[in-house]
Amino acid sequence: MKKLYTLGLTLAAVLIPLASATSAQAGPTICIPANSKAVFNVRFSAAWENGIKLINKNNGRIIRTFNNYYRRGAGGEWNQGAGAYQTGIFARRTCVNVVGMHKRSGPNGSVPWRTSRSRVWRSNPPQIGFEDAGDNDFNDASVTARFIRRPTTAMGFRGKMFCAPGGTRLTFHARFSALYENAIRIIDRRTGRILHSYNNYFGRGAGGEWNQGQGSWRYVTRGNSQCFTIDGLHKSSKPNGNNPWKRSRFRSGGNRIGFEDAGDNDFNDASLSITARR
Ligand SMILES: [Ca+2]
Ligand SMILES: [Ca+2]
Ligand SMILES: [Ca+2]
Ligand SMILES: [Ca+2]
Repeated sequence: MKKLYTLGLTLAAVLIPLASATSAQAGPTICIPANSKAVFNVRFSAAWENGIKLINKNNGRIIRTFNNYYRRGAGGEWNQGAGAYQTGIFARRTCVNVVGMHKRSGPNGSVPWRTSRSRVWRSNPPQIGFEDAGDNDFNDASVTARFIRRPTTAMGFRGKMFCAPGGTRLTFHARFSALYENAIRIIDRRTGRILHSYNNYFGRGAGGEWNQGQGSWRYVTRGNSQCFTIDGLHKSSKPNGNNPWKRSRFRSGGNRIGFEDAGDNDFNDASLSITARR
């Protein structure tokens, strides 16, 4: 994600007030859902110079510019040639004006830019083509977009269950404050598989099935979304093979779940907090 911040800074430095020619060229619109980033992909299939400008309609700022003659004669205002560009995360729904333009020539400072006609091939996911002449293939420049939802702070526990959108980088942080043996298991709800486990006597008498003592474990969620069950277990003793495991009572809220191994109800004998990293 560092890369995104760097890009953000770079963009801030090159934000140019809209040229009057550009602002007059209203094009089709692509809207990025709230709490999402977009990956725009631009392709060219043209001999004449073609350009695409992505403009944030909320503030008029240029998000990214593409040119089929980038570094082959195009002017300095263009950010890249064909290919992908990934935006940062937009907290609010943000609509982007997709402006297509072309010259009736290759790069040539004395030939004017013209607005390209556009065709919306598909609206979801968006695919827009632009036409620079008369053959109406509408592929002289084309733009597609896909959106990647990011977790919001609304992500939290429901009982012992915790869910997060796919691709979320989670850190599970376990703490213990107990004399009795306590353990926490992170279980994938769909498969029932134990993904990771903690034990406060790890390396000090606990069995071999535990992954670590208190501390952090990192995991990137799979699929569209992934849910976990967080289980707390304890013995009413220190590690002792003759004593059975019991399920710990729990209390959860926000991004934290706490477990109780006895009767003082501090619910901190074992606890787990979950944070999402950007
Ligand atoms: Ca064409
Ligand atoms: Ca073409
Ligand atoms: Ca307790
Ligand atoms: Ca305690």
